[in-house]
Amino acid sequence: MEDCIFCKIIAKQIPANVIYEDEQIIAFRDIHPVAPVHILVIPKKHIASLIDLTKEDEAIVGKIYTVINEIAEKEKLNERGFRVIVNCGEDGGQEVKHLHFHLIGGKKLGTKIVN
Ligand code: DGP
Repeated sequence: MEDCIFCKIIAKQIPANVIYEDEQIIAFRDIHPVAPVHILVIPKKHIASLIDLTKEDEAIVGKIYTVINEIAEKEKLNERGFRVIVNCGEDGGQEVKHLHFHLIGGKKLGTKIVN
């Protein structure tokens, strides 16, 4: 999608610290990390948000979780754990309108998931 910042990262039109890539998925470090490890894992297909997910996207979402697990292992998060967050829509605080999974870890995270 033309004016989507994550599509531009996928197309290598803007730089990112890419740590994983295959034909369907790309993962890169968040530009504003909230923890020592903060990685965004996204489908290359432009899906605007979780609300826009359809049955045909089920496989890619399953694969994203497998990739998250692989990245977590490489980042040495598997022993102590980590958090995966998907912000969705206006009330969910989604800023970038391209479905993305935040992989956050490397420190003890707060127990509150809403505020
Ligand atoms: P969300 O609020 O869930 O839409 O999170 C969007 C995240 O994307 C936010 O943590 C900052 C990150 N982000 C925004 N623009 C860029 C960018 O150009 N590069 C990178 N690496 N991350 C970005």
